[in-house]
Amino acid sequence: LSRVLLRIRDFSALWNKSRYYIGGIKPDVLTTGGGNPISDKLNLLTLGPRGPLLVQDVAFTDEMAHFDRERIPERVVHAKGAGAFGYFEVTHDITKYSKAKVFEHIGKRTPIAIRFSTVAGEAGSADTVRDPRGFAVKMYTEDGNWDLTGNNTPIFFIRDAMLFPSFIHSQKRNPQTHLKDPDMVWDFWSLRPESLHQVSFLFSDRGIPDGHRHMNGYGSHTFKLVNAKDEAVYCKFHFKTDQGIRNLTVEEAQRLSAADPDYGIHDLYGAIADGAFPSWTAYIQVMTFQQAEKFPFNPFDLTKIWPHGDYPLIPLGKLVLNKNPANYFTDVEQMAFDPSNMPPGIEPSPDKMLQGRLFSYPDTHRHRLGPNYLQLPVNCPYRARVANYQRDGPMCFNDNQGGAPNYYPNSFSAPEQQPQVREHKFHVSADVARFNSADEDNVTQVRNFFTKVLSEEERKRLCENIAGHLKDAQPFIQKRAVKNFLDVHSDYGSQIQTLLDKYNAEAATKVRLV
Ligand code: HDE
Repeated sequence: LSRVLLRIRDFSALWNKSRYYIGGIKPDVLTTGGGNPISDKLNLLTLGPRGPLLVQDVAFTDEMAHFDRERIPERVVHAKGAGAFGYFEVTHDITKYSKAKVFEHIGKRTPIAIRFSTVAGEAGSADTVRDPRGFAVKMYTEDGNWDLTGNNTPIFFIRDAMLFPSFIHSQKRNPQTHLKDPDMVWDFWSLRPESLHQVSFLFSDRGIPDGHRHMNGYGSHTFKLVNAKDEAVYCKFHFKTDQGIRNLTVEEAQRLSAADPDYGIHDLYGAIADGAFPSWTAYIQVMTFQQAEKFPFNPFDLTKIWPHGDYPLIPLGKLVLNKNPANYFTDVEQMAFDPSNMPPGIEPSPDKMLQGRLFSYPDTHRHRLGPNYLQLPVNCPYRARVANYQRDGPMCFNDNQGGAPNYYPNSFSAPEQQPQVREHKFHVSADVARFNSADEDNVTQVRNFFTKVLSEEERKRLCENIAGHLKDAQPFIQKRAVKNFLDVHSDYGSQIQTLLDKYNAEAATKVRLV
């Protein structure tokens, strides 16, 4: 705690330095939003010393009206987060896989913005909860932004985007009580056993990372890379932390939730302010289209990994964070990530989750930040020149493309189509239907995780963490959940059941005592 308090003091000292000067000039004159100098910011303009207030006190109405509108909607998920800036550097040549300019040559650096987050909590919630972590990277490339909006896990809870709103509702607050509800959480998970893999990861030691610097990041989905000869492969992105993986124990996490709920922000801001720039080594896994045909699972299923033995990690580059935000709201709260921001050379795979996300993100930004959110400095693809036929809309604050034509085709000099960047062509022939993917082998990889990845001790903690949470769900839900863990491995289910029996017996004793 003393380390944290020291950090807080360090940060407040920053106010004394010149970093808050606007455009490098010390702002001497206090003004209204309209720039008129203000004579007195401490006392209302009133008729006599006891009031009432005059409507002509525009210094007051200007201030209060703006205050009344300070809040924008928080992100519907991933509301609590920390951001920073830095660069991505290519260390290995992958041009045989992708023509994306960001991978152009070894040594090439591309500026990036990054935002780490928890998922289910509100904007003021604690950083040290058991939850996946968002790991969202925005690369400002010459061909426009590339947003790799991933998590700290290579997998996810569901494989069909239709289920996402319900899944998130089950993790958030009960609509009646406004409380987090273990019944809702475990009801959904146990009804959808494809969540077993991610749930097992979540309740393992990696479920509570120690801040944002000591965890890996993953693009998670399968993407497509296309080279200059228009040849394509499927690919996954991995960012391995150079700080080493570090997780918090349940006890330490609980203590920090009270002592320093913003631990993740503190840790990241402090490290960068101290010059200890965090970095990650980037890799890709590559799968050819022929390999994808023969892969024992659906290679686009986000609840599964590609085994590293068969699809080894190919080194690519590094991410370095070396700059803190200058203003949290403009630099972090207004950041808008969008998986559909993909420059030529990087394309979506058919992954149904990724495809669903291509729609959802820009849609939520238009609601949360407004239709011109891409003009905001942090979101603006400033290394490309935006030229299109979109115009106007609320809060247009650039030159609105001046006097250029606003329709296409036209006979006047105007931005033209670029046929050379057309999407990779691929052939599909199939029925159009709502395909049920619920039973697409939900257990094999989870069994490998339980038996081969985790040690005896780690398995024990995993079962304790699950039982410690599942105990608060109703018995019929517990039963259904345990059945799913038994399907993975008899030890997995039975260890959880034994712990639940203990909890349930204790609860029964307490009820009798009452
Ligand atoms: Fe997101 N997700 N998500 N998600 N997600 C959002 O976008 C959504 C998914 C992830 O720091 C929202 O701007 C759908 C997977 C991160 O600003 C929203 C589906 C992965 C962030 C949204 C998913 C993620 C978000 C909320 C299933 C990891 C925070 C506010 C089809 C691979 C980015 C916003 C930041 C945020 C939708 C699933 C990662 C609503 C529909 C899988 C890191 O648009």
